[in-house]
Amino acid sequence: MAPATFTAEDQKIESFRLLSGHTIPAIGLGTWRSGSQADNSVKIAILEGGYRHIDTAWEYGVQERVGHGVKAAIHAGVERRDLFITSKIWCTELSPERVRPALLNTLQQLQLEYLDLYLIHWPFRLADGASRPPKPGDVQEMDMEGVWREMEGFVKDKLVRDIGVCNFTLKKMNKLLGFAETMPSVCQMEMHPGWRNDKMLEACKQNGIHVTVYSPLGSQEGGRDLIHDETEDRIAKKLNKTPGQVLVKWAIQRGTSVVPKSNNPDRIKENIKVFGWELPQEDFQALCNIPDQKRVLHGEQLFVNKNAGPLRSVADVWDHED
Ligand code: NDP
Ligand code: 1BO
Repeated sequence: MAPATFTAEDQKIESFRLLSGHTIPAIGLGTWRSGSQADNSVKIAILEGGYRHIDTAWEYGVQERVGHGVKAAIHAGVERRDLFITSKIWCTELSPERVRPALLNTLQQLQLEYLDLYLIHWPFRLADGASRPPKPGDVQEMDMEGVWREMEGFVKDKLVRDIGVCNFTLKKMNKLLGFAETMPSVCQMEMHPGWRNDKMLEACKQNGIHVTVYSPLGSQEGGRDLIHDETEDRIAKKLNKTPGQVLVKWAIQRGTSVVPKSNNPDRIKENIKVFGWELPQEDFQALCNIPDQKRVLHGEQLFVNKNAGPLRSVADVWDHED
């Protein structure tokens, strides 16, 4: 679906319509590993960059700082209803009786009355204090239906405007769609030219589920250096754009929203200057043809125990679909 537009600061920011009828800004600020700078980054993003979407999670340990940044922006005159705040429930809380306390804790940390989007961060339950890699017993079966019913309750109670998932496979999505009374509006997945994951993107599109792309620049330490990729560099130079802008634009032209992380004020402002121009088709396509497709965030450290299972390999994490 073609993105709608709205104006923030001096440029038109595109947005995508969700199944619920709400809209999600095409770009948001990621906050994983933003650490002690998260509040300042969020404030700069909203007030100086014109961002209206902030992506965070309980697991990032920065929700209080993100909340301070949001509060500062609201204090400076930005309306809460014009912001789109996403957070995610962590794996230890994925049993039905823990879901509501987890959301309430997140709202309290963020100092917000409601979230725009609440996502299941990963589709596996972890025991309290689970180690990385997990010990036997750390990875447990998730009661997906029970957890989803709780999430659906948040929409009814107006604590959350939309609900969704991250890091799902086709198999898990089909299972969820089999019992969902409220559809997942968003599926957040790793996608960039080094890991297109066309199969999941197409399946989401067919079901009207919007995809938000994470790690659009190839992620952080231990990630993939797409910023210096040869194809990427050539296209950026040709278009007189930065590599960051080209990667963000590629994602938006694929019909996905995107949440690049930066703690650097210049890069925060640079990454959102992606409207009012297009990647020519041949350049878009060249980025779609980058070889050596592989995930950066495969989940091995979090979920794989080679000897004890239940996930004995990365292939198990992704239901052998890659
Ligand atoms: P990104 O792909 O966004 O890359 C971030 C890295 O790129 C940082 O090191 C940043 O450094 C650097 N960077 C940012 N802008 C530029 C630029 N213009 N030029 C060069 N370097 C740049 O990585 P993430 O993995 O953080 O993904 C983004 C967000 O997605 C996360 O922060 C999080 O919110 C979300 N996410 C969700 C996941 C999930 O499971 N649902 C998993 C992973 C991420 P610097 O800060 O110094 O600018
Ligand atoms: C461990 C969390 C990965 C980033 O969302």
